[in-house]
Amino acid sequence: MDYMARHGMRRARPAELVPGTVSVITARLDYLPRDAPDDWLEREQSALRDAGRAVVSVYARGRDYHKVLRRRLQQLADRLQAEVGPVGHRVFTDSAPVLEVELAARSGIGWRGKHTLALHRDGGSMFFLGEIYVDLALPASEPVTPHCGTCSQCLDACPTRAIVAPYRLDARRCISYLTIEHEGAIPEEFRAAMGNRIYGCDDCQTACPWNKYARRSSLPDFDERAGLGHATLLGLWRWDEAEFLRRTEGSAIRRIGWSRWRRNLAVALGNALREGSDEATAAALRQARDAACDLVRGHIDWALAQQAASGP
Ligand code: B12
Ligand code: SF4
Ligand code: SF4
Repeated sequence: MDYMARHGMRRARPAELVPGTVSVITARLDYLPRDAPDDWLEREQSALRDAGRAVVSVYARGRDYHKVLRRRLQQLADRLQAEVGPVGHRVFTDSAPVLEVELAARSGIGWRGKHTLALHRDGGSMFFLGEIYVDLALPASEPVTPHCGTCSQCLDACPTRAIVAPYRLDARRCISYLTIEHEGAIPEEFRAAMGNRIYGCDDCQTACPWNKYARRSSLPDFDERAGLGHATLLGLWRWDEAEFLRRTEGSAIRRIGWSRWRRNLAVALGNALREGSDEATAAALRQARDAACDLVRGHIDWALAQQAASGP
């Protein structure tokens, strides 16, 4: 995440990032899969209690949202130009030094929750954000009133205490950062708390009462792929690199690459071993050890040590 420091104040001043920008059009795209069951929140929480299950964050189970959202924002910009003539514009989602939650909060897409994400009474927080910077003066929309009140469920639910105070996240402690962005070894102090989360984390969102109102996507793009909504750790551990690449084609997961994927799985398998998983788990870890890169081997060794630590 070094890019955040590198871009300095351009993050806060749209016209310095895209000269000529006068207004920013902000957008939200809901990402719950179309067929998410009514009790999806309970199911997500119960999957975390099943040590053998592999939990991939809901947003990453379908197609890579960057592509989906960028394409749709561009279509919106094209429609705008069809109405009013040529407009200088640039679309963004997650891709550049843009303070997306701040823009969403100021334009009324939602308020910033204590977990730092944007949320709304009519849609919770299970949505992506995107923007179109335009050189067109548009009337500004108003922010919505915040409704966190005295609630602190997201802070209490965070397994690594990454939300260090309301509205303040220490990204270095966040499982989303550790499993997706972080390149090297996962600091040992956080491994047990990761549980069976192998890509991203939704706990601060599934704890949030407003996510009862989260909306399903109307698009097929966020339907689950490769069985990622109900995979087991051992099932995913059996994938070789070719299968990983094939099954994650077009998914955001592919961005983390093979070693980080295996590193995350090894930690989760270690956590399962500590819970008393069967000998098959230890055998699968041992079998993969020699062929693993240094990073993954180190995590396999840690994982195997968890079995010893759990003791008879
Ligand atoms: C870096 C990043 C992360 C990091 C850090 C997250 C964080 N909260 O800071 C990590 C890897 C941990 C992460 C995790 C997740 N992320 Co993320 N992440 C981003 C990213 C790329 C930048 C966010 C950022 O700038 N953080 C740095 C902090 C310092 O910024 P900040 O909290 O906004 O604080 C600034 C503002 O408050 C501002 N500010 C305050 N007052 C004022 C006043 C003025 C005048 C100005 C100009 C600014 C200003 O200054 C602060 C400091 O810069 C954004 C996309 C984007 N470009 O914005 C997505 C984004 C925030 N992530 C998103 C998602 C979905 C997630 C996860 C849910 C994914 C998952 N399931 O695992 C988790 C949730 C964790 C959490 N509780 O935040 C979505 C959130 C959608 C929403 N509903 O809000 C975004 C918007 C991506 C997208 N396009 O949809 N993420
Ligand atoms: S995503 Fe998970 S680890 Fe990160 S702040 Fe939310 S609950 Fe904590
Ligand atoms: S869990 Fe509570 S405090 Fe956290 S964002 Fe939701 S309403 Fe706000």
